[in-house]
Amino acid sequence: LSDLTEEGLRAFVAEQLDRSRSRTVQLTDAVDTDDLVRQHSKLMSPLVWDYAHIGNQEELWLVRDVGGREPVRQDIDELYDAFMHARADRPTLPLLGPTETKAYVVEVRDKVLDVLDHVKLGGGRELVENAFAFGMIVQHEQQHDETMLATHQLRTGVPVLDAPEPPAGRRLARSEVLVPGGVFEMGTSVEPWALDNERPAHAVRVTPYVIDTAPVSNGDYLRFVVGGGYTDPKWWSEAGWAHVQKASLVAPRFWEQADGNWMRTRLGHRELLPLDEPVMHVCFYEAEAYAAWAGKRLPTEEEWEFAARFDPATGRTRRFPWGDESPGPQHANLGQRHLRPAPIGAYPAGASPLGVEQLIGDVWEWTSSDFKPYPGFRAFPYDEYSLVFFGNDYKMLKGGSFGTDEVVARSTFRNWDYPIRRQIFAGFRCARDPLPSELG
Ligand code: AVJ
Ligand code: FE
Repeated sequence: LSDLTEEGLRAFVAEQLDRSRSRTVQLTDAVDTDDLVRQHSKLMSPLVWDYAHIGNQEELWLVRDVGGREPVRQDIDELYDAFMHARADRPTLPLLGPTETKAYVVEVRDKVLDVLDHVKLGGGRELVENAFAFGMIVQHEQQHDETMLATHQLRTGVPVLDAPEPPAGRRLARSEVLVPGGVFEMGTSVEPWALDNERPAHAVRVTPYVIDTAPVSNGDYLRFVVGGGYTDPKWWSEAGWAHVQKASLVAPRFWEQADGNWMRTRLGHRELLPLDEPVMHVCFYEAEAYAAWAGKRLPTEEEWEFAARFDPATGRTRRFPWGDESPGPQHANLGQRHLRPAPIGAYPAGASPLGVEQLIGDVWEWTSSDFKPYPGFRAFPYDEYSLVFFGNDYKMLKGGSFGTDEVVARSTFRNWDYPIRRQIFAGFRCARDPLPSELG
């Protein structure tokens, strides 16, 4: 991005805006009007709210702030302010209907393309340096697209989305590796579109640990389920045990038993549980309990990022497990290219130097860390992206899922959610402290 000319940068931005919009249109055109305005779960907004909210954020930042233009629809700002109304209450608001919403987002986008043609990108104005505000809005749309995909998962009825199957899996030579530890640069000060909570880069020392070479699979997780994992408090934290009882959890969300088979429902398809695919739709507490049952623990966010970025041969911190190259289809399952996580071993080209695979894509991975700012954090450009969420309420997720776009899925990207949430495309991998014998 930084080596592009201003014209090249404009073309890149236009292409990214276009890609995110195609995805939004695909996700919303796929369902009928009733499915657009209906609330499929109390946990989610109606799809038509996400759609207009995408346009409203784009209007606020790119039309009004960056472009200095007149508002398109100032009267609706309050309806689409995520902090004014909880998701559960959004269907009761006087929202724009589907036709009005489509017209609104098109009108905003036309103005944004005009702003993009005329605005000076950079020149000391931090908001547009390297087209940052445009990148932020592209990522905002892609993040809401992933949220809309999760709404599709909660929707009942016949499948409406389509995509080719992911590549085949393969058996990994080892199930875990010793990571020798060391000092690396966590976060980033150089990725031009990194969001505020990923900044700044700072040195972090990681002591040696052992990490799984792959995410925990459905087959692995099934052994915990059938082995009585959900009925033995010994594997659960106090908060986890309280939750599993209160919510009557017995298996991951969307799993069920029928005629002696374990089935799962995925975007309208009811299918035999694929044993070799990473487990998903588990909450943090379930991930934590499984890890305890397996004699392991979850990695910290630091350990996860160290495994994804550190190159032991050179001591350098890299952008991705495979190197500095941006993700291609050979590296990782991203961008809704497939509508499911790929089986274990499907991405040998995405392996880290130590042989840790599928860190990027497939499923978000729960870590044991809370959402804390990095040393030197500065909220930019607004407090409500990250700052208001710091504390002990949220757990960190890393790596992105099959529904995360590559413009978002940096190794430094930080996602967070409540430890009870299961509708997101989240799984996990385990880690553990090394045995003295392993340290030699
Ligand atoms: C970073 C995924 C937790 O969806 O709540 C969207 C992203 N922020 N609109 C979310 C976000 C504002 C955020 N997550
Ligand atoms: Fe948003």
